[in-house]
Amino acid sequence: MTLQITDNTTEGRHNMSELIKNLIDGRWEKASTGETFESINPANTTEVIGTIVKSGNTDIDKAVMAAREAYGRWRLVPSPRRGEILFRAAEILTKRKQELGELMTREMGKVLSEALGDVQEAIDMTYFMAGEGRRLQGETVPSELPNKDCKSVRVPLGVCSLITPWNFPIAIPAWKIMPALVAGNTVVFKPSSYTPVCGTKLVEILTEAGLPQGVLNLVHGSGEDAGEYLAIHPDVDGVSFTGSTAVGEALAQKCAGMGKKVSCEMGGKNAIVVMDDAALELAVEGAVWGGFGTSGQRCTAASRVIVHNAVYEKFLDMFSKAASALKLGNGLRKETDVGPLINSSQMERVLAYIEIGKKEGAKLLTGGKAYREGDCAKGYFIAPTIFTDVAPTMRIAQEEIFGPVVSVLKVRDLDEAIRIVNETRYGLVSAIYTQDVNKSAIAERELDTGIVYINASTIGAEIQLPFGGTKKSGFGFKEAGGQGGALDMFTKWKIICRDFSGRLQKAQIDK
Ligand code: UN1
Repeated sequence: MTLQITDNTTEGRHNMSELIKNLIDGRWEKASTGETFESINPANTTEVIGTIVKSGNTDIDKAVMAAREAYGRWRLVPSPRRGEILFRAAEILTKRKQELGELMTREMGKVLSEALGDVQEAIDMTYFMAGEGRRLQGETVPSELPNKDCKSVRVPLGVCSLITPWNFPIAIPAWKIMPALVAGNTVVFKPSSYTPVCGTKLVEILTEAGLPQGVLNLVHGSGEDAGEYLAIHPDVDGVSFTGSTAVGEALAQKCAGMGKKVSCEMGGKNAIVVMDDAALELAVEGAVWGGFGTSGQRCTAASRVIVHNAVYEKFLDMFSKAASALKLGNGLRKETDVGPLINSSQMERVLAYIEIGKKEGAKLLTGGKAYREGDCAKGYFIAPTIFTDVAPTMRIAQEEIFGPVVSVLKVRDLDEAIRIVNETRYGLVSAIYTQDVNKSAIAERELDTGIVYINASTIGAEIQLPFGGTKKSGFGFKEAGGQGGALDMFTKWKIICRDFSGRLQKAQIDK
């Protein structure tokens, strides 16, 4: 299906048959390159979701300049007022949740219930950050000198560039945009070129909620071109990126060299440990949800399951039955459990990892190939795949696959399980299923990941808690949460001391 594209976008919302544009200084604009790209439904590649402008460097320069201009005014708007705009955006998001969820399923592929969850995560974050507008606490401490007071206050960074992935097309942009704005920063946002329409809808909603012009600017384009140019732009003060470890690490190095505050949320090789005393049915449900939810395309996906040998065979039997029963298809259909992968290169990458697993000597228990039955022939589907007899050193047990592929490893005891969980370069999430309070306490202490779940799967982070990993999973500051989380990324501390004694007082010296 080809769309007739018109380019007469006026105020407010894009009509879906219109060219999707950049938002720069409050105006929807075509890109200077004159080029466009398409967003395609990964469940049905004949469906075009939108045609989008492809930004060049001059468009990004303009967006950064607009954000710089607006910063002078926005930083002086009291943060409770900034929060009120976010509150209105949360109300609009709530009203439009169903429509946005359906759009997301069409643009990104995840099943509708998960897409609605993604929108809900954005709603939660937006309300939460609206409330932070009335807090943004600092600290007051006593002075060692008389007639002097001391406090720390949070101040914005300035202009922030926010670069987001396709797997959470509305939630992750909200994780970054909302705290950045409430703290008084202005923003240039570049959504993934695989989910540009979802990103645009979020920007439209914030504009409709009353955000002044120039405070939030939107530029479209690829990560390699637009994303990189925006991140290392000399007039950007803070950079928040979610994506692969390779890109994040390179970006962090460049930004650090330029003196920019930077936070990168990167890969994961998350594991679920199933102990001999686990509630097995619960553990199987957790492994299915963690391994195959969002077709394994979450940085929190459980791509390793580490099982105690006493329950290994039984667990495998239950796990493979549950995985084989999952229905693949278009996520808008009620009966669908698992949607497609995002694009052909992701599909090739995952299939290549399946071949690597076989060559390494792991045993394919179920799945292991592209799925092309019925309508699925038109999309990027891979059957839920389980490998057993996986050794901890194999590539499929060490590298992030980002697809519906789970490696099962067998262990003798908790110590061995913990060692295997920790022996990767990543450290985002781990989970343990056990009924033994002592084992859970040891796991909680020893698992070297940013997030640890007990008797729950690796996915399902809640926005009021900081989110982020150790080692190669995260660099810089946590996402989400308030104090100790996103606000630490999007503000810097200013220390203020006022001496009202009327004389020179010397700290440390006057005693
Ligand atoms: C991600 O996969 O990039 O806990 C984020 C979860 C979601 C967030 C995932 N709330 O899986």
